[in-house]
Amino acid sequence: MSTRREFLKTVVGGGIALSAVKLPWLAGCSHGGTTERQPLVIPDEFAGGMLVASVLSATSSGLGTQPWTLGGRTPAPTIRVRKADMFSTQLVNNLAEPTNIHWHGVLVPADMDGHPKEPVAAGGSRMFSYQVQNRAGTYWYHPHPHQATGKQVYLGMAGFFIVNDSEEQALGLPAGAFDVPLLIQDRRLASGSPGYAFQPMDIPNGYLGDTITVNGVPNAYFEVATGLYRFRLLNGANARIFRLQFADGRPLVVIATDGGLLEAPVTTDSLWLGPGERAEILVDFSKDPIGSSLLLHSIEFGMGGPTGGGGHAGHGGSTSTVPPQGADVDIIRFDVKRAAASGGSIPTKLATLEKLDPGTASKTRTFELAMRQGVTTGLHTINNLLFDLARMDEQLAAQAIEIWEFKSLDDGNIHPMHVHGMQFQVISRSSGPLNANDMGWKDTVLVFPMETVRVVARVSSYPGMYLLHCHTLEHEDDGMMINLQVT
Ligand SMILES: [Cu+2]
Repeated sequence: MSTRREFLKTVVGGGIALSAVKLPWLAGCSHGGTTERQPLVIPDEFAGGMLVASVLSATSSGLGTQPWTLGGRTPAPTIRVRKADMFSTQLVNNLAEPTNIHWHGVLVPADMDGHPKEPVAAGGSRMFSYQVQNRAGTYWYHPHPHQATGKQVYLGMAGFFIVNDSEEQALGLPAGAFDVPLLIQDRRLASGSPGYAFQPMDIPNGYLGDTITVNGVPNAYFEVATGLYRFRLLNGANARIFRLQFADGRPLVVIATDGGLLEAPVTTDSLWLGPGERAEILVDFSKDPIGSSLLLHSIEFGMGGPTGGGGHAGHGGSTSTVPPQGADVDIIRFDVKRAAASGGSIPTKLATLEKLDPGTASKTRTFELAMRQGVTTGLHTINNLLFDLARMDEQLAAQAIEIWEFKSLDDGNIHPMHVHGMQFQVISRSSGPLNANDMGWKDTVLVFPMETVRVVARVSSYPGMYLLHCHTLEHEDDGMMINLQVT
């Protein structure tokens, strides 16, 4: 793989329709929005009890005024649990519309999963209670109401759900102030459109923002010591896909993906992170001089395959201030400020990973992802279907091993496909080799234009109705979702 400069050279030299010219939304510009860097805020920890959904009258720097919150904050409080713990909370809906909570990546019983057929009405409440089955890892929670997921997540309702276990604990990974959750999103701040100002082109393109926020902070910086850090990356953006890279070209050391730790660290020059996906990286600042800075940004990519080139360039946002999908955007700057009291080393082995054998699969299912033409809503289909709350689309046997093929018939969009309440492992991509974020247990996988991605899945052990959908939230709300009935 190449450094950023070489990448741009390759892109330009290859004649692909991407521009190496610095565009107005890139760092250092002034386009009427907040361009001054602001210190990162670490989300509060959940203290237990209720999670109240409400609209705050206060101003949030990342959202303008009146953010929608869970637990009175945005991001919502970070929930920390141990594997095998019972977790419970009461959702109290003080919004003026229905909401619910989906526990993204968490292996919950179907009636705890936040299916949109079971909304919590305005003024209502409900208990969520389940035993945590997941391995140690970075999961998250957000509302999933019918046709309003994009709006509620965008307006501020999302938080981390972090699971620990003894296998992870034995590794002595960076902890405390050196274990940092980073919720990466984008907002329309520079264009001055507060709230979720939805326009027709936001359906095909997804609701792309003009300003990157991390933990709700626009243009964030984070002061670090010269030690080893664990960053838990979560792409909580509605639609923006990131291809993360350090500006100095140092590799990213990936230790975990959606479903927790890998067997061993994987190094990569750039890391794909689609909406809904997580990855954990270790960053060693021990050789960085105090006073230096390190920028994490998302490099330019085309709408081709996972090599980043090919195809036509990304779609624009609905206004000229919104960078298109695939534009180079800054994520966060790390400022090395002080000496660390102690170092820390990157383990060579991480965890035991059960490997699903595709040869044992009892069934192969194909999910065709397509764009209907000549319509303004209901564009996005799976197997020619638009989502229907009550229709049962696929019947699955509990605990079965199955092969799923995500077959894109769409030449213009990358679709991050997400399954509720179960996990899978990526087998192959028709467009080329697997990337670093295809490793380990996954619940969300990027499907590039016209690509077929094969995964081997373990069906939930709980009966009931789960969902399979595109995690570009405007595609999901537009209908790119089907029901999976587990029996
Ligand atoms: Cu999609």
